[in-house]
Amino acid sequence: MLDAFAKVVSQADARGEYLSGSQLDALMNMVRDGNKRMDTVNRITSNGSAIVANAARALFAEQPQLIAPGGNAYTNRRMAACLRDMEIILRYVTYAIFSGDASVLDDRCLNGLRETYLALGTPGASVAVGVQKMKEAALAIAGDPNNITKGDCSALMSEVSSYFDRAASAVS
Ligand code: PEB
Repeated sequence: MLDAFAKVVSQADARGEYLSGSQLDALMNMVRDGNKRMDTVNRITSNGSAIVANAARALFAEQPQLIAPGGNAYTNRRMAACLRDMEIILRYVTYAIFSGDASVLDDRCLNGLRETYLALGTPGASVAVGVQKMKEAALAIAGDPNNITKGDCSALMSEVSSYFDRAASAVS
């Protein structure tokens, strides 16, 4: 598991080189904008259950076959597993945002997830739709310019987006 700092260290080490000026600049910018990152994680985390529940509700409204008898989220046990999965994915996305690196999301959540869903008969494409709905909600909450000290969060918001997209494409 890497963070943005450990990643450049391991890349430099693999080449036996000092850290480059551009690597240092990039990390310096990340530190300078660190409060935005913490605020984003805090906002997503503290709204986590609403993000999950609303995304699941919207997914089931669009794909009612999932909750109809025989559906993949039919019965409380499967519904609970589904909500839990979405919560796990959102949690790993927040870890990736916090560390500025996708490796924790890749290694501990997405690795083998497609195969797990195939084996379970759970429709990965539907999970991906749920993840995209969580992305929209997270961006609306974290990127709302009226809710936060004015500043440019566009780079950070596209980074946030990329982690959700990564999760969605890993399962669909
Ligand atoms: C991944 N999900 C399920 C299982 C596992 C995961 C390992 C099988 C074991 C169990 O049921 O607990 N676990 C989960 C995950 C990590 C992990 C992400 C990462 C670290 O350890 N059903 C739907 C929706 C979707 C869904 C499309 C969006 O209709 C999910 C939610 N996941 C779902 C369901 C099950 C499941 C299991 C319904 C139960 C499947 C079953 O037992 O029939």
